[in-house]
This record gives sequence, C-alpha cells and structure tokens, in this order.
Amino acid sequence: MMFTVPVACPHDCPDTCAMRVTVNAAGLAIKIEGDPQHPTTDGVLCTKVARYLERTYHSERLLYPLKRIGRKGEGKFARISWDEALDTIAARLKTIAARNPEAIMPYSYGGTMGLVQAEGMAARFFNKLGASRLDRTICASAGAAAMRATYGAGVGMDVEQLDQAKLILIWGSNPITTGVHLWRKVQAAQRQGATVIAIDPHRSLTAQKCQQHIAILPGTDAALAFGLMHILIREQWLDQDYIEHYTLGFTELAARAADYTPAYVAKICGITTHEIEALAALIAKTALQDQQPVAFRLGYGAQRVRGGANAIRAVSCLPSLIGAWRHAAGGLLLSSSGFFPINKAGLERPDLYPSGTPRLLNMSTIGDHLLQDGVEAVLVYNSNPVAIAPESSKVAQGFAREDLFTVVLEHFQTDTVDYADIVLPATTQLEHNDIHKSYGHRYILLSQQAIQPLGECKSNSEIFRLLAAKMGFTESCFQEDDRAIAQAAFNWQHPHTANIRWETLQQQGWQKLNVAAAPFAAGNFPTPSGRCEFVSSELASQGLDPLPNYLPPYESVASNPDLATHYPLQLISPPARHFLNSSFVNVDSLRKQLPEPSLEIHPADATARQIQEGQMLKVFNERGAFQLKAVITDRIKQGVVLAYSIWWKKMSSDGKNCNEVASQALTDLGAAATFYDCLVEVQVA
Ligand SMILES: Nc1nc2c(c(=O)[nH]1)N[C@H]1C(S)=C(S)[C@@H](COP(=O)(O)OP(=O)(O)OC[C@H]3O[C@@H](n4cnc5c(=O)[nH]c(N)nc54)[C@H](O)[C@@H]3O)O[C@H]1N2
Ligand SMILES: Nc1nc2c(c(=O)[nH]1)N[C@H]1C(S)=C(S)[C@@H](COP(=O)(O)OP(=O)(O)OC[C@H]3O[C@@H](n4cnc5c(=O)[nH]c(N)nc54)[C@H](O)[C@@H]3O)O[C@H]1N2
Ligand SMILES: [Mo]
Repeated sequence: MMFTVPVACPHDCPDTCAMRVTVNAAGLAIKIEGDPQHPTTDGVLCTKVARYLERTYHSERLLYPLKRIGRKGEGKFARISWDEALDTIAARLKTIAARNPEAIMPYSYGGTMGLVQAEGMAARFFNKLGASRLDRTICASAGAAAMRATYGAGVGMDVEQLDQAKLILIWGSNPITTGVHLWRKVQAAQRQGATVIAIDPHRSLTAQKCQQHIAILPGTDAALAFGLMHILIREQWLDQDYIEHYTLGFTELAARAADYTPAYVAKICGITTHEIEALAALIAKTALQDQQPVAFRLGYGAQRVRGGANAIRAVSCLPSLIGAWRHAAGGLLLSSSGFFPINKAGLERPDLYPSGTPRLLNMSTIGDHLLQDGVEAVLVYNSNPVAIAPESSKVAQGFAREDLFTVVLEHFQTDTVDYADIVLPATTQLEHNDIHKSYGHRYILLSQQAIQPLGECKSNSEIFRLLAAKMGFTESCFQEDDRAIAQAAFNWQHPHTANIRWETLQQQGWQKLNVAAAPFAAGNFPTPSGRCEFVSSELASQGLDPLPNYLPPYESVASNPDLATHYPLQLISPPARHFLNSSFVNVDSLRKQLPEPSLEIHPADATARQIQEGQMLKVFNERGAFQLKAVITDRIKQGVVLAYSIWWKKMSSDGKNCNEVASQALTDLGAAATFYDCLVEVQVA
C-alpha cells in the first residue's frame, strides 16, 4: 500500500518548504512534491529539492562506517563496523579530553536546518565534553548582529503579504536562485502594478526580471543607504509621526547622513546621482504621497564584506524613516528567525559544561584555528569546510595535519571526507525525524521519517547518542529520543507558539506562529526601548559606535589602492541556482545544467587582459589561485568578477575552488566571513 508522509525541506534556505513524500509498498520513496496547502510552498519545489530522491538514492551515498587507509586528503577508505568506529572515536576523545577538552572542536553548519539533527544531541555531547564552542559565523551573523542592534532581533515583515507591496527593493538578494517562493510573491505584486528594483553588482537572474537594476560596487551598500537618507531628510520626505513615536536617535542619524551627498555616494558606489535621487523620490512618493506599502527584501549579499553589519544597519533605517512598517506589506525582511521562541537551554544543555564556559572558535577562521590553536580533534557534521570556508589552502593544510584526528558525518564523500580518519554515514531527511523553524516565513514544521535508513546509515542524533554512551555520559538527556528532543526545541508557553498543537504538526506537517500581520505598525520592536534604535543602546553599552556607518571594504580599488595595483578586480562568489552551497554538486541531472565552474567578467576587463570567451582562466591573489572558464558578459559590473559557488574542489580541473582566494578577515559586527571582500587578478591560464 502507498502512503504519503509530511516532510520539511532540511536545506539552508529561507523558504523551508513543506513537502509530501510518497512511499510505495516496498518502502521506497517514489515521489516528492511541494505541499499544495502550505501557503508559501504552494505546491512548488525548487529545481534542486525536486531532485531530492535522486540525491537520496544516489549510487555514491556513504552507506557504511569507514576508516582511512590512504594519505589525508587522498580519500582512500576501508569499511569498518559501527562498533569499531565508535570505539575508536570514544577512545581518542577520552585521551584528549583528559588532557584538555578544548582541544576538541565541533564543526557544523546548515547541512540540515532541523533542530534535532543540527544542534540537539550534538550540542549536548560537546557541552558535556567541555569541547571548544563553535561560533557559527559563516553565513548570517553580521546581519543578525545588525538586526539585533536596530530592531532587537531577526524580525521582519511577513513574506505572505509581499504580493500587496507597491514598491519592492531587492537589496543584495537573488531570490530566483536562492529562495524562489519569495520571488513568486514578488511576481504577484508585479502583476498588481508594483515596481521592483534590484540593488546588486550583478545583473542576476532576479535583477534581469526587475523593472530597474542599480549596479553598485560590492561593499558600498551603507553609502547608498546614507545617500537615500540624505535626500529623504533634505526633502523632508519622512514619516515624522513614526519617527517621533517609534524610533530613537533621529537627530544623530540625520547628522551622519548629512555628509553623504548624492555626488559623494555616487562616486563610492559607482552609480549616477540621478539613480540615487530617482530612487529616493520613488520611495517617498510610494510611501508618503500614495500611502502605499514599500518593502525591502534584504539578502545576504551585502553582508559578506568588512562593513557587512553596518550595511544592514544603514539600510534597515529606511523603512522606519518612511513609516513603512505601518503596512502589513511594508517594512523589511532579512530573516524571520527571531520570531521563533527556541528553547536553546533545553535543546543544547549548556548547563552540562564540566567547568566554566569553554573557549569559542570561529568557524570562518577554521584555517587559522587548525594551524595555530592546539586543535587535536575535529568532528564535522552538516558542513563541508574544506570546500566552503575561506582561505581554503590553510583549511586543507590544517586538515592534512598528521596529528589531527578528524571524524566526518556525511551523506557523500565530500572534499572534507577525503581528510577524515573516521567517516560515519548519515541519514537524509527522508530517513529521520526532525522539527524546523524558518528564516523566511513564520511556520514551524514537523518532519517525519518516510523511509528506512539506507545501508547502515544513522542520524546525527543517534550517532551522538551512541557516542555519549561510549563516553560513559549518564545524564538522562543522552537517552532522549528524537521526538522528545523535538518537543524540547521550542518554548511552547511563548505567545508566538501558544496556538501550536502537536497533533496539527503531526497531521498537517506545519502550523503558523501567532504573530500579527503588521506587528510593528506602532513600534513594539524587541529592542530595550521598544523602538527602532537608529542609535543602539546595546552597541553603546559595548563601547561601540551606536550609529550605523559606512565602512569601506578591506579590499577595493578605492579603499586599498596599493593592493589594487596588483589585484584590481573585486571577486564575488554568490550561490549557483542548481546547487545549495556545496550540496547537490554531485547530482548528475543538476550538474548537466551547470557542467563546470565559470567566471563572469566584463567585456572591458576581458579585453584589457586579452581574455576570450571559454578560455581557461587563472584567478589569483596572495592567498591562492584557482582556475575556471571565462564567460564574458556585461551582466557583471566593470571592475567586478563573479564565480558561482560552491563547487567541490575535486570537481575542478585544478582541484581548487573560489575559496582559495577568499580571506579569513571578519566583519565589523558578528565576526562573520567576508567572502565578497576579495581583490584578485585574472589571466589566461
Ligand atoms: N540555489 C541556491 N539557493 C540558496 C543557496 C545556494 O547555494 N543555492 N544558499 C542558501 C544560503 S546558505 C543563503 S545564506 C542564501 C543567500 O541568498 P541571498 O540572500 O540571495 O544572498 P547571496 O546569494 O549571497 O547574494 C545575493 C546577491 O547579492 C549580490 N551581491 C554580492 N555582493 C554584494 C554587495 O556588496 N551589495 C549588494 N547589494 N549585493 C551584493 C550577489 O551578486 C547576489 O546576486 O541562499 C540560500 N539559497
Ligand atoms: N565563496 C563562498 N563561500 C561560501 C558562500 C559564498 O557565497 N561564497 N556561502 C557561505 C554560506 S552563506 C554558507 S551557509 C556556507 C554553507 O556551508 P555548509 O553549511 O558547509 O553547506 P554545504 O556545503 O551545503 O555542506 C553541508 C553538508 O552537510 C551534509 N548534510 C546534509 N544533511 C546532513 C545530515 O543530516 N547529517 C550529516 N551528517 N550531514 C548532512 C551535506 O551532505 C553537505 O555535504 O558556505 C559559505 N561559503
Ligand atoms: Mo548561508
């Protein structure tokens, strides 16, 4: 008999889709589709997850525990039993922990976003051990710090209202590629007469479909935001009532914006004064004259530079200046995760630390940590650091250390697995249970196991449960099953979750948080003052600049002319449509659509270097070099080059990828990675 199971999409994407998986009488998953009832999924899956069954039943799935028999990095392994694998790991960890548990480093990110299979049992395990803590900064921590300073948390407008907006600014985001369900709302708004504008150095798939595209230089978003504020204030195009009652620090903000004349901003951003004046006028006309909703979709593109957090802080002032929050379809959306009352203490159990709070290691500087900071063991799950972390040659060199003990929990033999001493085969979302929040919408999703684990695969939670037993951890939280962990994941007494019923989650797969459509129409932000804090009390109390500012990139022609004489091009490496970070890169039907890495370069920059279409190029700076094919196009701004991310290194002709040249420098706030703050030179290979 066939049956259908509600499953949540586990991937690191704002859309967190509700899915229906059909399983046949033999227990095989034979169909996967978007849940037609779920309002944001709307029956649609993206091009990647539509192939989730191809990925799940891929012939290269890791099905058994393995131990290394070749050199580190070579990727040669022999099958072992679970007992041998777990005993080996436990023995090694016990020896290290007896000396110094902080020499053990966990490394994980968004392979699965499920709260159980991410930092549920795993966090308890590392906390009890007293291992180093991991600062998870590889993606969103700059923007999160910015939102916390200005609005108190990662809160924003409801994506389901976006079709009612009349002006939508898609700022440093490429939703056709990175979150197609939001784009469907934008299309609906366009059909109802909305104007949609992209702000992006690249004429991305999304920018091509917008009425207007403003192509700024990477890392200059805060300057543009201040230029817009300058004009709004100069012309008194402001919602004075909203500013007076629901914001803090307007006078100070206005004083800073005074310096950002359109001419000054145009020069910084590489655009015309007309573009800035016209955009400010359109924002003001829509919000103030027509009294219509203006929505800002902020993405992650503007954050991956030195001033990434300040960029988000500066842009995020705009909706409050014009009172855009008064409308359910107005305001801004960077992340919705701040609405979810996660029970971090219950889920992760930091009370288990053996003594004091262990040191914090930043995942974005894993290269340096592995080479300098006395790390003796690293346990990797839900991540592929050898491919995705910056300054990759150092990361690889670190993982190649003979004295480092490396364990990797994975679905496939990724670049990181090649360096493992022990490899543990992990289940996919169809093979385990989990519970999810979202960073794009406002639903909790319960994901149910649809099929039996393939081969000898085990879920992350089960692996850490078994390891905890081998280590002799006796606390009852190490016996909890996945359902109990899922039930501990949220604070169910919070007003946002008071309406959620477990039975509804089980039957339907999802339920919406109890949050008002326009929660900030009259302030009520989760800041200390309840207002939008242009001047942040939190930052002031830390002795930091309480106002947003424009901080030029570490690496650009204007900010670092000496470096730019050798490396004059700014490299950005945003996501490819057919991959999800480095996941799906090995799925054949998707790779057919993007068969090899390529570099987009402007015709003028190509001519200056005698580069021809399709030639193999070498991209390099002092940190490293990698090779890929030339695509000459004016989609990319002159002075900027683009390499879609993130290829497995071993799939490139030279065994390298774009993170070879990316730097380990961190952002202004949030200590995040600065992938798009990177000067390079390009030549024919
Ligand atoms: N298909 C697919 N979808 C994904 C992912 C994937 O790998 N593939 N990854 C997922 C993850 S983990 C994340 S974090 C999100 C990210 O998704 P988004 O929020 O869309 O962010 P990015 O894709 O990093 O960058 C978006 C755009 O910012 C532009 N950009 C680069 N630098 C700047 C700048 O300085 N200023 C401005 N204004 N724009 C800039 C890029 O050209 C790009 O078009 O996508 C998620 N969805
Ligand atoms: N140059 C450049 N680098 C970037 C970015 C960029 O834009 N440019 N983007 C950055 C961003 S935004 C992010 S979020 C990071 C993403 O970096 P990661 O979070 O490392 O993402 P993935 O590369 O997709 O690797 C996730 C791995 O987890 C595995 N996995 C999935 N589910 C499970 C599971 O249930 N159990 C176990 N054990 N494993 C599982 C998958 O097979 C996959 O290999 O990359 C960052 N790196
Ligand atoms: Mo990300």
